[in-house]
Amino acid sequence: MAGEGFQLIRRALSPGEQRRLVKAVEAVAKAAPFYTPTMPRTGKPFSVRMTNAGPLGWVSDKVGGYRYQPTHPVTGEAWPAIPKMLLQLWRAHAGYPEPPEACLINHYETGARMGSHQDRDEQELAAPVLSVSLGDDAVFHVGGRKRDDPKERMTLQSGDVVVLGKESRLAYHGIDRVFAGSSDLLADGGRINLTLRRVTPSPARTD
Ligand code: MD3
Ligand code: FE
Repeated sequence: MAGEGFQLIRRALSPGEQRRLVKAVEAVAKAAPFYTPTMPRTGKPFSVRMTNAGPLGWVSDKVGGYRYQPTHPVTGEAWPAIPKMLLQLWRAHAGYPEPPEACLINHYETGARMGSHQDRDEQELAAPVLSVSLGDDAVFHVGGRKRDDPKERMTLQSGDVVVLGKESRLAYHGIDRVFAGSSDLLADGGRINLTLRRVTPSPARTD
């Protein structure tokens, strides 16, 4: 089993909830179109296209590198709000008192993958990352805090929620492959993954 703080909730969203969330993602993408991020320094394009919702969005490009920012890197507009259904999922499963600030939306078309990496661009590592999968099945891997730690592989399906907190928060992970045509949720096929993150620490309590 993956380490402490790893939670996979299979089919957390019903088919109807998944369809509602797809509509919400379409509305986000209309205001903040998917763009192709590029690697820091090399400028090599990602195979996954991305957009964001929330006060902050995760972006990457050749010159600026990995970072969070309040505006879309191409349009310069503020990111749209995080869909309500996702805020409810965070309240139900994150175990963290403040709302997420960033919802990164990854779009995988045929052949897209995500190499093994850690999510460590957030100041607040006490909050978990909560992920929702929509559309085609994907093989996902999760290892340990060191790149060479043993990895476990599993299939993520549409409606699955993964919560990565505690020991798992800095685990290496990635998406090895997506099975084209395994779901008919998305009209154009492919897979969408949404990750909710807290970027900055909770404001200090004054009571
Ligand atoms: C976080 N996304 O956006 S999400 C990413 O399916 C990312 O698009 C993948 O990795 C995707 O950064 C995987 C689920 C996930 C799995 C393991 C993690 C997120 C994680 C381990 C630690 C932190
Ligand atoms: Fe990640």
